Amino acid sequence: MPDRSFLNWPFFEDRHREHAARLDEWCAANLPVDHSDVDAACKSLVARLGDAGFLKATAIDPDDPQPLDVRTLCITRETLARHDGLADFAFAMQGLGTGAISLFGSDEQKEWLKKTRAGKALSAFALSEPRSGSDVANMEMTAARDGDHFVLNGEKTWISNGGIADLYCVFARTGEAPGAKGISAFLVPADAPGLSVAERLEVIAPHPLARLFFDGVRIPASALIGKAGDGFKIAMSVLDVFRSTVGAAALGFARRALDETTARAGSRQLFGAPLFDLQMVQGHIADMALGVDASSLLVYRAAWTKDSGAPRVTREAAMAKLHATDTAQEIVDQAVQIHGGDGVKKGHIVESLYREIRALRIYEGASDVQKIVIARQTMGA
Ligand code: COS
Repeated sequence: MPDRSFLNWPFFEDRHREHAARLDEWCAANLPVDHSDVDAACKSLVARLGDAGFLKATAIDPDDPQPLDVRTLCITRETLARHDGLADFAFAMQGLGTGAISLFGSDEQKEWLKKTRAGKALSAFALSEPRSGSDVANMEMTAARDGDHFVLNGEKTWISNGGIADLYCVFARTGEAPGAKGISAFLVPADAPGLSVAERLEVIAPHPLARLFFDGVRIPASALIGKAGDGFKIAMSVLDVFRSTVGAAALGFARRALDETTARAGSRQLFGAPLFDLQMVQGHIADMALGVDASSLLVYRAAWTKDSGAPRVTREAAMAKLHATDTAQEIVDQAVQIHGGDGVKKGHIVESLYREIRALRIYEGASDVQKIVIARQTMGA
């Protein structure tokens, strides 16, 4: 039984504990799913998570708008990741792809949220480009005003859900000013003429991922999310909410790695005694448990701070993501070591955790970017 004692920390309310228990039960009955066709698996996961009501946490309810509850987002990602990385991915993208609409969208744009919260439409966040990943302000894609329309030209890459999403939140240069102040956000339906998948991308832990091509994609001016020129701040505000949830997913992987390791250490015999009797193994387990609790504190501190009304949690979210993802990588690596050959055997849970964790130190702001953010926040810059 995984350690659930963290749910008694003062960051949480009874509704969070009830949610965690209900979701854990659902996961035990429904996960993991077959990953052989990731597109089909993600569509089905979104539909099933939607049916079960779990996607309601990913976006605001247009009929009863309340702020996003970051603690619920984090508990959900942690729990899903502990059971199945692809389920966590499917859930997370419903939130990241619609985050700008939840936070800044018009009433008309928010109508989409009824579908994404019910699992009837998939969403994606299209920020990165071939020549601008970490350096968002350097993006090249353009959105030129043409009467009552904008015309989008350029490329986006590393787009999760690319190819299967129904709507994309796209960031493009509208030119109000150079750099960060000349970017805007748009809601682009997947069937907009001129939008195509240029390439599907294969990665070590497969999930739907693509490079997208925008060739004169014409969208109404009403597709603008928030104000023209505010796109950079919109992107950063969305990341402020969702970065701590990446830390939560890493925590889920780490917790699973620790659980698998304690089970292994207790049952595997070595030199005539359980593996756990070796002090070096005890040292690994102690480090892993410490890493899990420290990450948990940072993740739920960030989530609680945001839920308590802080307008920005840039520093807290960056710390949570940086520490939880880097530490989870070390924890999973130790789990592999303790599992020996089984740890690298294709199809073993620990082998899949090893592949699943790596991208989290890169996407939604690489570890190196989080250090820049933390340093600047610490200096008050
Ligand atoms: N919330 C609101 N506004 C923010 C913000 C936030 N979290 N972070 C920055 N801003 C504002 C700044 O206050 C600044 O506005 P003012 O000039 O009015 O003060 C403006 O945005 C530009 O900020 P900054 O000068 O810090 O921008 P930089 O170009 O130096 O970018 C980093 C900073 C590197 C931190 C940013 O580009 C980043 O986070 N990169 C990683 C992006 C990422 O996560 N990519 C993955 C894509 S999703 S898989």
